[in-house]
Parts: sequence; structure tokens; C-alpha cells
Amino acid sequence: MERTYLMIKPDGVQRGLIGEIISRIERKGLKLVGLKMLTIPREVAEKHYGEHAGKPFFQPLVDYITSGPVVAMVVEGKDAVSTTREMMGATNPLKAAPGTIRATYGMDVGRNIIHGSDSPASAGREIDIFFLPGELVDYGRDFDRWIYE
Ligand code: DAT
Ligand code: MG
Repeated sequence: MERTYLMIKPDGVQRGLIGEIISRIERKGLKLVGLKMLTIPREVAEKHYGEHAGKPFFQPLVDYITSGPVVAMVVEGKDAVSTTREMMGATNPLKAAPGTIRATYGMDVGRNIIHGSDSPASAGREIDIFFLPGELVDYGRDFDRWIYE
């Protein structure tokens, strides 16, 4: 099973969407193996979004992601990275496929509600930024045999 890093951004928290988003993850059959709330320190945000350093939207992006608490999650399941990217939708909520999280709840690329790792390598890097190994839990769910063949 694959793991990915998901994060409800400050706009999602402020708008009361934590439950809605976690519900979608649970209903899909994905398993939460790490979960916490934090306000991201600026240097951590700059590291997390390091691939975008120097781009015109980098400073506004760091300002936004550090502007209030986020919900950080590690989610496990079959093809968890690509599956959750599909559930999130395109970066620009106005271009995201109908029914996706960003399409359903968002209007602006600078307020797009949720982050998700874009590859297994990114997932490993981002999980290490936000979670200590001891903060991730290993557990089985009795209903997993009704989710996976
Ligand atoms: P994603 O979050 O879909 O992985 P990304 O990694 O390309 O997208 O960019 C990270 C975040 O930066 C994105 O969620 C919103 C912001 N962003 C990306 N492209 C942008 C742009 N052209 N203008 C403003 N903000 C942008
Ligand atoms: Mg990205």
C-alpha cells in the first residue's frame, strides 16, 4: 500500500471544511495513518514548497499557507498518490473536474483548499517534513476486506 501527504490548507480550516474533506477520504476507503493540526512555521513552508522558490506566486503562497492552522494528514491506500490527486482536482479550482474537492469548494488558485503530494517521491519528502516516524500509526481495519478484493 502507498502513502501520501495531504493537507487541508488555512482556507479549508477557516471555512469549516475539515469534516467534509476527511469524510471524503474515509468514504473512499483510504486509511488515515497520521493526523494533526498545526500552524506551519515560515521556514517549513519554504522547504515544503521549495520547488516553487523564485516563482512570482511563491511569497503569496508561503504567506497563505502560514496564515492559519492547517490539518496535516498521511493517508494510505492503493495508489494513494494518484487517487488523492484525482479526488482533489486540478490546481485551479475553476479548471478542476466537477465533483472534485477543489471544484466543489474553491474559486481561486490561491485559495484551493487542499494540498496533496504529486508523486511517491514527493510524498516521502513531505511526510518527513511534517511527521516524525513515531507519529504515524500502523493498524488494520476489520472492514478492509470489504474495500479490497
Ligand atoms: P498543486 O497544489 O496542484 O500540486 P503546484 O504544486 O503546481 O500545484 O503549486 C502549489 C501551489 O501553488 C498551488 O496549490 C497553488 C499555488 N500556485 C500554483 N500555480 C500558481 C499560479 N500560476 N498562480 C498562483 N498560485 C499558484
Ligand atoms: Mg504540488
